[in-house]
Amino acid sequence: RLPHLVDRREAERFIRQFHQEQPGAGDDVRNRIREVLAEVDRTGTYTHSPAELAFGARVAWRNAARCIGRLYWRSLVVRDLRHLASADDIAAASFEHLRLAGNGGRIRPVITVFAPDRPGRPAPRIVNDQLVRYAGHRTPAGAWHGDPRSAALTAQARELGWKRDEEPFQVLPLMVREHPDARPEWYELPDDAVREVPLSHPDHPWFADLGLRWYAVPAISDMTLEIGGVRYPAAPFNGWYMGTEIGARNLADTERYDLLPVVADRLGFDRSSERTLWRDRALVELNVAVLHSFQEAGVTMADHHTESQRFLRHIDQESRHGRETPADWSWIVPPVSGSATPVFHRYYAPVDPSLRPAFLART
Ligand code: HEM
Ligand code: NRG
Repeated sequence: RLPHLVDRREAERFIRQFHQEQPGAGDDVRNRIREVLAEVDRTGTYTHSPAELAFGARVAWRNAARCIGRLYWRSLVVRDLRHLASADDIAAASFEHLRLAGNGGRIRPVITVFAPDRPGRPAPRIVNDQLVRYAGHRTPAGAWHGDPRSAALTAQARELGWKRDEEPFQVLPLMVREHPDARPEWYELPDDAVREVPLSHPDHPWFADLGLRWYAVPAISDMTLEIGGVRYPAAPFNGWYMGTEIGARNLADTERYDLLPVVADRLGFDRSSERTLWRDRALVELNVAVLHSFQEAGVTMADHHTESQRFLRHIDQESRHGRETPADWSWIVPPVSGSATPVFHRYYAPVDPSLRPAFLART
């Protein structure tokens, strides 16, 4: 049995959902189902209409149980680039994605959908887990340089001939495989596609001298968008950052930039005992700096209190449409001050792993 054959039941289930939820879906559902199933029987797959594709991508976001940012799921901008399947085209269109999404700082949620897997013709893959990522490697002395999270990706880029990462915040090249087992092509990101924000603190001028920065647009590029049985493995999407993702995780985790000791020392906190809560106090100041800097730079970013309130509004709005909002508590609750946000103090509808459309982790 060929891989990537579309399951007829999944196709039918999706077309029914589309017609049920979209009043203007037009035509008769049964006609469209007949047409889709005939195409599946003939070719092993079928082609979504542009409206089906846009709906499917938006509902995949709505179904993302780990995402706190779902209130605006209806406004996702869907770029239909299914006709692109070469590595060169995918790289160029991904850079254009970053420019459109960045929008001079007023970040827009965007997804770009490239060619799907077809029976006998698997789609291209983006190797990077996000379009923008910082390189990292372990020095011979055993210290970390850059983002340890990207060590494997960095090693891969270097094997392909990319130069060594010298800076702590050096943007990795985009690597694209034209086929799942083809050698990746790599592309340096153009400067005008990567907006970055230098970090400063509103009360501590020395903070800027730490030389910290982060990129403006988080664009996940290693998840497969599955709609009605069709898989789109190259479908990068972005929203904006919630400050804690950077301030409480990327820059703070011991397995990432591990900056809490550095920040605590500069703030003069007593690190001789855990009981002084120097980690917690440094975390708060780091998060203040992140939110302050994005604000100053005019780049969209949410704080975790506001984003939590929005998420509860989303749940409310969904229930008015007769839908439950599946949510994973351990991902929804922010990594700092959890109990100070309303999302902490409640339970959520259980997550059904067979829910579709969906964004699936790469296997
Ligand atoms: C996960 C926020 C937009 C799909 C997350 C996480 C946060 C978040 C905080 C948890 C990430 C982590 O802990 O590493 C937001 C905000 C958005 C936004 C503030 C602003 C609009 C989007 C969009 C999509 C999306 C546009 C897709 C179209 C997802 C998915 C995950 C996720 C699939 C889970 C990722 C994983 O399993 O690693 N989001 N998001 N989000 N978000 Fe959103
Ligand atoms: N924590 C990751 C990004 C995960 C997705 N977060 C978003 N997604 N905000 C990080 O880079 O810190 N989004 O589509 O906006």
